[in-house]
Amino acid sequence: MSKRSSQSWILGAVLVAGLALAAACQAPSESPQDLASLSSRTYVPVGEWDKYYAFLSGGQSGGVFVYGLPSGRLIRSIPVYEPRAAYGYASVPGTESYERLAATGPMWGDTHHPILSESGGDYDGKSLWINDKANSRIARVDLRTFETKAIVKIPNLQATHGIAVISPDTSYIIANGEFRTEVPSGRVDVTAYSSMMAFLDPMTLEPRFEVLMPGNCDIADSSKDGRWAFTTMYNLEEAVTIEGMIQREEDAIGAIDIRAAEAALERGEFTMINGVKVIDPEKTTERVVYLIPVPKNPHGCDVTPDGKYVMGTGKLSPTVTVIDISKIDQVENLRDAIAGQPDVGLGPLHTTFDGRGNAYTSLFVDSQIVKWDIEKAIAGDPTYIVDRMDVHYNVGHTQATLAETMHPTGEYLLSLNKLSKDQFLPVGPTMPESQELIDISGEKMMMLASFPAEPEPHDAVFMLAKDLIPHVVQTEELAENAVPEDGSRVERVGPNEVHVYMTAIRSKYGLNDFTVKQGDKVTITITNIETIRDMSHGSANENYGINLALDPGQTRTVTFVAEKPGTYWYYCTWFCSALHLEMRGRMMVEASE
Ligand code: K7E
Ligand code: CUA
Ligand code: CA
Repeated sequence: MSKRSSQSWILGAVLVAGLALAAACQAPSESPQDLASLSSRTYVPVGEWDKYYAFLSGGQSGGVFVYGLPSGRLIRSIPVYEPRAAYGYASVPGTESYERLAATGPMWGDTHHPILSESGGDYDGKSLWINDKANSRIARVDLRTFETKAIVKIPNLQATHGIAVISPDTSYIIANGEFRTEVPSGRVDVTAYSSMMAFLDPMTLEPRFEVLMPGNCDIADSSKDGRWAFTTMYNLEEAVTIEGMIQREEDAIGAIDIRAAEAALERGEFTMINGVKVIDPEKTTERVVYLIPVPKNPHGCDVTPDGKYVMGTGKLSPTVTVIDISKIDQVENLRDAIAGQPDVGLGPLHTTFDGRGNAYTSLFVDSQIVKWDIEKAIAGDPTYIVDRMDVHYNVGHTQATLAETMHPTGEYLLSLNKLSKDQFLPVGPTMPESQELIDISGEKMMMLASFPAEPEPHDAVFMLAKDLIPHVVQTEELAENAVPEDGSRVERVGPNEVHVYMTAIRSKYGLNDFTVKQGDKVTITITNIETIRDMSHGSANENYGINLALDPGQTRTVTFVAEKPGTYWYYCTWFCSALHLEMRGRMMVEASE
């Protein structure tokens, strides 16, 4: 395609999308009984639990949304790169979560890709990681408590975008730097720009090494045997404008041979850049990076559950490119590693799997999910398209239950749609994003339900509830600094420094009051000594900007300077009992003369 024709193709695609929206169709012509039976498939009776946890990225909300499926009920949202008063998270200076987030960058983020820890190629229910595209960060959420436990800013990257667990045992977390910069070369010169893939320690998130990559890295995945890290690359032109980035008919899937990279590290074939070992793949004894040609500005990068293929989903090409992973380091010409390249429809973005040999590709421009038979497509059998389902509207990611593991359940698929348009009650010029739940257990897809979400879920991962519930704690383990039942007290530790310790339990704080002096540096430590789940307390100091949230067993601290003299009540912010309103005490600040 010439430059002009590819630009007009994009324009055409946008027009097509617009027409599809204008012709907003209603659900297909099921009878009322059919619709009732479809809706009963998402009905979860009062008191019963959903079968799946769904973790949706929060996009520009900066966190993770947790829904139950199939009901579509929002269970929790986990703040990661954003303050959230409800959970006492990063909202008050002088608290641990605030200081940790502030130390890595701004108090907001743009999260795209939640990923889950694996053992033996299946989810082990320990950790979830999520990127912050806007500030080059990655964070780990502990699934025992659904709380953010680590955040780092990844050195040498801009735009941490695609992230993935290296299967089958979470040997690394990989994170792509989508934008090319001068950091590796140190020269502000477009010809010296480079992009990066970082290989991180899963727990500490410290980079163990990074690999220089040509072009932009986009979405990431890994092979099932720990050998390969994959990324789509849409800018082999190495351009800095949109026109430049769509010049070529082909870009690539980049495959990084992890074993070869580790061998290069052992031979000392790296440079230290900002404290990180960086491998330049052009300077290693063994080949580390392979670029397999994929048309055109590909986006999704998805490995099949059996580990045979990695798929590059076309975006500007109506195709999915199926690459045989076993051939990557065997063929002379990397084109010979391509097993098939089926046409699927307009604007294909992401592909997911049911574990029964079918792939499901999201079509942004066509506003559809297309189901296709992988082996038939590879064999050139023209009947490889199995089904198409209209979605509302303009789907980005799509994800099937447990599709990223070696054992997908092939039960449900979520279509994460960018626009909801007329689907919900209007709330102003902008509308919620929409997720549609599709039953994929049969030959034909069945649309079950749609539920709105805060902006903007990009991707989702699922866990079977039965696999995660045993890991979720009933109460937080008492920390080393926990205040014991009889340990409430005030300690003056210096001429201008006071430590206040108290417990919280229905419906009383361990201290009815305490007194400090104006100008004192005050550290308050509170432990919620409840021993049963769901008995949360809080402590807000009226007009002092202080608010702690305390889950059962949890200890929280805050440090501040008592600048204002007077009486300041602290009160419980969680409605914990009939005497909740009486659960309060006084902080008295004596004026300094
Ligand atoms: Cu397709 Cu950031 Cu995963 Cu959004 S990316 S859709
Ligand atoms: Cu404790 Cu309300
Ligand atoms: Ca390109």
